[in-house]
Amino acid sequence: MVIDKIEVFVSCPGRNFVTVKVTTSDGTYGLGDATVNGREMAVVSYLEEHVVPCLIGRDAHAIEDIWQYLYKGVYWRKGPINMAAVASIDMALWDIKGKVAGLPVYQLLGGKSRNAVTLYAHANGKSIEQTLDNAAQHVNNGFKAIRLQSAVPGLKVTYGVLGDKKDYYEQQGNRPLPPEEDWSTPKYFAMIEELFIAARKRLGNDIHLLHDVHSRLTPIESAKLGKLLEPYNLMFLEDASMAENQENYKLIRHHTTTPLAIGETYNTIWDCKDLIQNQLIDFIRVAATHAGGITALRRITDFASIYNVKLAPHGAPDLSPVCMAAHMHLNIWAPNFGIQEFVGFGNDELKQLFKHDYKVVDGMAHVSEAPGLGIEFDEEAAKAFPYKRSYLPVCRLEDGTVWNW
Ligand code: KDG
Ligand code: MG
Repeated sequence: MVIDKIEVFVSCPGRNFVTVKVTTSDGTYGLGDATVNGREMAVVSYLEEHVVPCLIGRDAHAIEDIWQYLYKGVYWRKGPINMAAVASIDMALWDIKGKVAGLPVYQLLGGKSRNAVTLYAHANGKSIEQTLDNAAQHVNNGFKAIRLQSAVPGLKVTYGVLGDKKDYYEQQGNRPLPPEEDWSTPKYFAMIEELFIAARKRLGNDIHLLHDVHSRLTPIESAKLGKLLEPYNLMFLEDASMAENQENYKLIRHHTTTPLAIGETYNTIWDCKDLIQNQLIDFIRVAATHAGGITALRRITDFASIYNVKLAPHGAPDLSPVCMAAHMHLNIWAPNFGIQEFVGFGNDELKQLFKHDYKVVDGMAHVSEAPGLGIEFDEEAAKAFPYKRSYLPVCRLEDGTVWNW
């Protein structure tokens, strides 16, 4: 059974997704996600011009060899574009292997370590009260873990806050040039403790609370925040600071016992090796699409398990349902699974294009028992939603200095 055809689809059911379909000589096909938000066409070109021609005629079962061929075998290693391309092929080949074996992918990884996958929902609002109203809705729907983001008074827009938009797709899908957002650390500090005081009062102590700083703080500011939030018992504080320099987290870690999470922009184990090995984080948030697929995530997860670091995959709306399907198989298998970020099933257009087979009940995902990944993509329906150039915003401090996303 060899690889016969590889097709790359770009569709915009609210936002852009790059979907890869690998078809074998016996007609079996598998799907992969290669979406790099705001840089989608770079991956398309990389795949079509540089990756696909090398794979036609290769054994579709040789997942490991193909991964190594695309990673070690090329001069240019790592990087988001390269690794998203590798990841999409890898996911599609796991999908194929599962279909041929007649087994869901989690069985090929080693079977279930738990009955279902705990999810965390997003709550946000223009005020603390609105954020907590939103959180209370999620609690009513059965969620046991919630990420809280609230608008920072005095800033025009705050990341993670929808404002008047009905969903993330309406907010992020149509930005032909990068919009600009502002940031002020003092204004953020004036609000943030109040959010968690109010959250514990309203939601009680049984709900897991999480928060994403989106790398807006320096390491010493993150250390201060971690200490400040200790009484509110967060499940984790995400992206407190950038960790291009992984040493940054030593400073944060030495000051606080608030659990730390990072990794959504990481592309390989090398981006988080020191963070994991030195036990500077508690959760690793890599995504199958951005860190090299199921093969790479399995390896990162096993490495992390030695150091008590748990897997908590990125689950933002810019990862396609194909990536989420892959995550569900990793999550149900991983002995050191922590939690999965989950923002819902998307808008109506997206639901027409992608059909997944896992089910969410009371904030827990029950994984697909279908052979392979349990995800379908409607190529015909996708034609009605062509690619639209769209960017993430750029962030500036109030004096105009460009700041971390
Ligand atoms: O496209 C950027 C998003 O992936 C990011 O803002 C989402 O930080 C994010 C998260 O944790 O979901
Ligand atoms: Mg994040």
